[in-house]
Amino acid sequence: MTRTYEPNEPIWCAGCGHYGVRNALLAAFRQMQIESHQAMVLAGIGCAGTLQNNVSAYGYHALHGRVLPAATGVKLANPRLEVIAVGGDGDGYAIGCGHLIHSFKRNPGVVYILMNNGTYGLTKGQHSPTADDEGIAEQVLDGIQLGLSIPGSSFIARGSSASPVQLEALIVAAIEHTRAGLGFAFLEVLSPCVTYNDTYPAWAGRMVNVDELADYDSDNRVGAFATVNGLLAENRFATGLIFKQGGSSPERRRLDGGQAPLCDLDISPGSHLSEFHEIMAGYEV
Ligand SMILES: Cc1ncc(C[n+]2csc(CCOP(=O)(O)OP(=O)(O)O)c2C)c(N)n1
Ligand code: SF4
Ligand SMILES: [Mg+2]
Repeated sequence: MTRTYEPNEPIWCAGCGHYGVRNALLAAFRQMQIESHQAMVLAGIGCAGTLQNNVSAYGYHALHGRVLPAATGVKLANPRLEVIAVGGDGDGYAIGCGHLIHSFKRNPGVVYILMNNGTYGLTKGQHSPTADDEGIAEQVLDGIQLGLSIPGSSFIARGSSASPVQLEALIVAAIEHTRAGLGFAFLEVLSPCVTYNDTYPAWAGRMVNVDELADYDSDNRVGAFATVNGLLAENRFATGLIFKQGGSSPERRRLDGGQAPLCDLDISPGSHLSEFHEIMAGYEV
């Protein structure tokens, strides 16, 4: 009999947007018939980061802001796994923002679901980089603009936990992108924190779904930039599949170059003893 880990039920506040993200991820796994042993979910810190406890898959809880390098390492070690990184806006746009920039640039075959609620939920409501509050003088950081500005970014989308059908479709599209070896799939999800920053009402009327715009072309970076910037200037923001282009992920390049992934190598210490002694002999004086 095969035994699998039974995940806990989430302990988020009633009405938290993160429930919608977890449901959409589970629905996408069901739709694509991805089984527990075929996926790994890695998470950052925060309420968003606990999602990893609530999915039956391999899991890893990274340090605050460090989920993307960990996920990149997993994908390089075993390119056959569906690697899903999840985290919040504090995790991904503040302490972990450097890793986000380099993940766009490096383009590993990782799906990154960033749950944006404009606040640090777990630590009780401090301002995050996406906090939209008249009381602070700083501008809101827009992760879509950021991603579009980095050459090499290959998949950029935004969903909402209030639009479950579209969110599931975007997660499926993101997994398909990584599966095809095209690289990093970034999906920001507007996922309100009903306890410390209830943005459901404020965001509801401001979303413009580019999937429904007749003349929108998600293959065109310059056009996507113009649409995203134009909407931001009107205090609105784009949702849907905003930008997608063919890319080449590092794990795909390694496979194409004939390099076996770590998971297929014999890494038992005994099988490398002679090489080890050879290397050590090189240091002898
Ligand atoms: C290195 C480090 N600094 C600070 C913290 C405290 N901390 C825990 S969660 C969190 C913010 C999480 O916010 P976000 O990523 O937006 O997730 P949310 O709770 O809003 O879903 C912080 C600062 C920590 N765990 N580790
Ligand atoms: S504090 Fe906010 S983000 Fe955390 S579980 Fe509650 S509603 Fe969700
Ligand atoms: Mg947050």
